[in-house]
Amino acid sequence: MRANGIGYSTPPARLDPAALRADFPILVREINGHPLAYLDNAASAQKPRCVIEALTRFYSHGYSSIHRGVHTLSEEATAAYESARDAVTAFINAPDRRGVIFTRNATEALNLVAAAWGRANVGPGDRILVTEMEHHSNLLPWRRLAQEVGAELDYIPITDDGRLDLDGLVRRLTGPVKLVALTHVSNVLGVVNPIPEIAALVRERAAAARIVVDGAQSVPHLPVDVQALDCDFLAFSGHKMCGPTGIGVLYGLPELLKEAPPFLVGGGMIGRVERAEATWADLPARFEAGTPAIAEAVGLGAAIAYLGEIGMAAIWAHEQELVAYALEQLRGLPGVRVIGPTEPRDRAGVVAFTVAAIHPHDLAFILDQEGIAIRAGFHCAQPLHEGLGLGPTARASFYLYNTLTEVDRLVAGIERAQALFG
Ligand code: 7TS
Repeated sequence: MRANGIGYSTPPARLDPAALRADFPILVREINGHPLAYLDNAASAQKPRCVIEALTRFYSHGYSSIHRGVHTLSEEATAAYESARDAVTAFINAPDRRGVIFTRNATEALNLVAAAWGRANVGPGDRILVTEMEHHSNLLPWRRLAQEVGAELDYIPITDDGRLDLDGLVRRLTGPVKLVALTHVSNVLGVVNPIPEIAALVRERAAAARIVVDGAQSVPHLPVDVQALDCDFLAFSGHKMCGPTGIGVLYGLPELLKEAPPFLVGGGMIGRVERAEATWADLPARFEAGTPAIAEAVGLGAAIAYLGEIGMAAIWAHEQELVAYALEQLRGLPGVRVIGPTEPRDRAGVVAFTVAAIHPHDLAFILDQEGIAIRAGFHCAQPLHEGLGLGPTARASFYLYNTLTEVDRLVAGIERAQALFG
């Protein structure tokens, strides 16, 4: 096991992206007369046929409300929904399925921790640590919590080469630190933060602090084991891992979730309701108020089965190959500046960059004319861009179906844009 928590004893089997592409109906599309090169996977991933079919099959044959009915369909739908929870539990090696809560997305999962666990456990004068590389979804819930309860929010800095500054972390692990919230993989810098090493530092120096990991960019791309990470909470989204939109996951240690008050209140999460009082259901129902995203959970289960069959180690190895090649090619282009570490070591398949004298939106528009989908902007990480003295950036992000040829097309597209802009 390496310090970043990515480890496998036998080398993963190589995956064949050309063969996998056939699983994704959308990838045969042409955009503006060119084959689609979908390089916006950090925003959302495309869906394999098995996930699309799982949704169709469920809605055609197995759909019903869950947990309430005694009728056959309701029992079948409940079993399908709960088996999706089992699939998630196994996928992240959670020790207890009761700690796996379905949410709408990673954003809602993080808000749940802040609003439920946070309000009950963080008080005036306590310290909350986040990093300078957080997505707004793992920053704003903590800033609001700090403001509401009178806690202090402090930022763990990043080094000049775009990695988390572990000395800076250690310097901040003083006083009443109650929470350290950080991303596993940055959606801009692409770095994989060494969560097990960070967790060890936190446990040693701030024993009362709980660790919240934003896994939105890691769970879809590399083997993630919550027990190896040694985190207290982990949040991620289904739509970035070949699953449907509208379904996300919060994993939390059951003993922490059990002591937290509910996030949303209403149907499905109660024990008993009287005119003046109520008791709450046990985990995980306690945090799943209202009719949940039943079909979406089933679709996520299908996505997990698909990713599991290919193997997360193989997916990670493939993305490493793509990112190493992309970094090498982009480094060779005059006027192109890669954001974050320029070496592929511990870098996920996310590459943000700027091109001198071309606004990222113009670049994204020009590339789109050639069927290449990238993203331009601040990628919901404005404090990070500001800290690096950057305006908006362009970003290419890879997944299992991307190829080296698509990286070549990206590079050629950038060169053409440069020629166009003189
Ligand atoms: N955390 C990280 C690190 C992310 O990259 C994102 C989404 C989120 C949280 C929120 O996920 P959601 O599913 O709740 O929206 N990131 C991006 C992105 O980079 N471009 O579009 C969405």
